Formats: sequence, structure tokens, C-alpha cells
Amino acid sequence: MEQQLKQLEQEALAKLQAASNLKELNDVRVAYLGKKGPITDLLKGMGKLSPEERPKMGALVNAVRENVTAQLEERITILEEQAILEQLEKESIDVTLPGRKVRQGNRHPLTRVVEEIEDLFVSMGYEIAEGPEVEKDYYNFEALNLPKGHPARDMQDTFYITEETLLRTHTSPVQARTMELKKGEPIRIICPGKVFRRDNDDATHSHQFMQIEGLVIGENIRMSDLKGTLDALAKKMFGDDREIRLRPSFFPFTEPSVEMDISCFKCGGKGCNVCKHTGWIEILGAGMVHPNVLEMAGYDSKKVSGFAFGIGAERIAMLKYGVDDIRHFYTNDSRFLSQFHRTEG
Ligand code: 2NM
Repeated sequence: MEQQLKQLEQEALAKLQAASNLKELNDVRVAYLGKKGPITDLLKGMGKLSPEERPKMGALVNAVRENVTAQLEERITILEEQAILEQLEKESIDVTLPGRKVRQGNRHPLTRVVEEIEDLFVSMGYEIAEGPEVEKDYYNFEALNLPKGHPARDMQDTFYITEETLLRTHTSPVQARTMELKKGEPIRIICPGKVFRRDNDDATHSHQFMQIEGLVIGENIRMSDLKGTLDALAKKMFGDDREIRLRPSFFPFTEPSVEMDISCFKCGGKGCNVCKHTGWIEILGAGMVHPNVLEMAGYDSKKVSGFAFGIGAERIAMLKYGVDDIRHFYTNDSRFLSQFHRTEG
């Protein structure tokens, strides 16, 4: 029996050494030390032994069990350490690899145009005014000398919420609201913002676009003030050697009304593809605020006068940056947008 025990011990120890993972170790433990294992059997068989032999055998079996258990625990520790080392090896990172680039964002080209124009006008003492994009028919049309049924409304068809509520077709309603609030006081504001028209989108038309309008009201505000202001705008946006030209035009809210051209920034006026061989590029509309508009807002048109102008931000951005399709501004394509990283101040 002693012989048998020694053999069992050798076998168990050999299998513990051979086990290459924790599961195999556990199998060995169950096989030799488990309730149905041979060592337990031997302990159970002790009853058949003579009283003299019993303590001796009991001590022997216990010694074997303790030895195997100790070896098992040592192997568990070794294999666990091995597993951790393998895991660490797998998860190791090469800290000398170059890091991932953090891509810096940039302002949207339209934001850039709007902010450049805002900066210029703020430097000339203007305030920036904003108002609702969902507007009342009254402020969008009526207060601007465009009564219901006026033919000029056709060119500014829009999205209607109700009969009397609509998406604004220009930022002029902000100016009508400001005039109403200031009741007779002088005004110097620019109004940037989204505007809407019922239009079929193509390379040069968009049902939503960005407008910047300006309004100055006070005593003795004259056409020459408008002209000097627009000249400063043209030079700021397209270069100090730009010349401007005003042509007569029509808007219901101004009288007289003009359209402004700038001398072509590409050819300087000789004629090229940008100016369609005219030497001039149309930039904006403007005029002296119509007396009806002043009166409706509570101003005395005999005492004060004013000028106003309206610029399409997309048109300016397309000219400045050579963009050939207005839809590029709204499709969020990073190949387009990433080209507008600021390089200058
Ligand atoms: C333009 C052209 C001409 C304009 C007029 C007004 C207001 F509210 F004062 F009457 N705001 N903006 C105006 C005048 C806008 O855009 C092409």
C-alpha cells in the first residue's frame, strides 16, 4: 500500500508539471485530490487496516496529499504569472510610434465673409442686429413698401407657415423692426443672417442663403455717404485698388436705388472670364431708404433720411475664393471646407 501511495504521488506530481494551463491543472486536482480520486479512496479504506497500522498510513496519506496540494498551488502561481506576462506582451504598445494627428477645424467660408464685413462696419461705428428667421408678412413685406399684391413680391416668393407668417426673404425685416424700436433716433446697423426664397437650387441659386444688410438713418444722410461706405467695403473685401461704379436700379424699399459694381479684381478692368469681359463685377444692391418705409416705422421723412444696402454672402465668397457652385457651401464636404484654413492674420 505504501508502494501504491508513492506511485500515485509520483504520477500526480508528473502530471502537475506537464499541465500547461490552469484548466489542465484543475483536471489533475480533480483526478487526484477530488472526492472520487484515489487519495480519498485510500483514506476511506483506512477502516480496514489494523489499529497499529492506521496512524502510520494516515500520516503517510496526509503527507502525500499535502505535498501534491503544495505543488498544485505552486504550479497555479507559476501559470498565472505566465498568463499575465503573455497578456502584457500582447498588449504592449510601441511608444515611439508617431501620434495621431489632431486635425484643427476652421471657420466656414461664409462665416469668414460675414465676420470680415462685420469687422469693417463695427470699426465704422455700426452695431450688429439680429432678428427672427420666421417672420411676419408685415415686417418682411408691408413695412418695406411691398403691400399685398405688389408685383415685386413675385420675385421674393418664399415658404409660408401661415397666411401672415413666413421664412424671411431678406434681413430687411430686422431693419424695419429696429426702426420701429428706435422711434426717430439715428441708426447704424448691419444685419447678417439666413434668408429664404422659393427657388430651384442650381449652381448659382439656393433656396436658403446668407445676407448682410446695412442701414444708416440720421439727419443729412446722403447718397455720397452711401457711396463712400460702399467704396470702403469694396476695397476691404477685394483690394485697395478696386474702383466702384453705381448703376440705377429699382427696389421697392429704396428711392433712388442703385446696383454697385467693382472693377474686376482679376484683370483690373481690361476684361476676362471673371468679369465676363466687361471689366466690372456686380456686387450688391443699395439705395436711399424710401420715405414710405421711414414713415411706416415712425420717422419723419422730412427731417431724417437714410441709406441701405444688401449683400449676398455666397456671391462674395464665390468671387473671393473662386467657388463655382453655391451648393458647395451647404454640403459639408470636408474636401471643400478644409481649403479655407486661415493663412493671413
Ligand atoms: C437691398 C438693396 C437696397 C434695404 C433696404 C432696407 C430698409 F429696411 F432699410 F428698407 N434694408 N435693406 C436694401 C436696399 C436692401 O438688398 C439688395
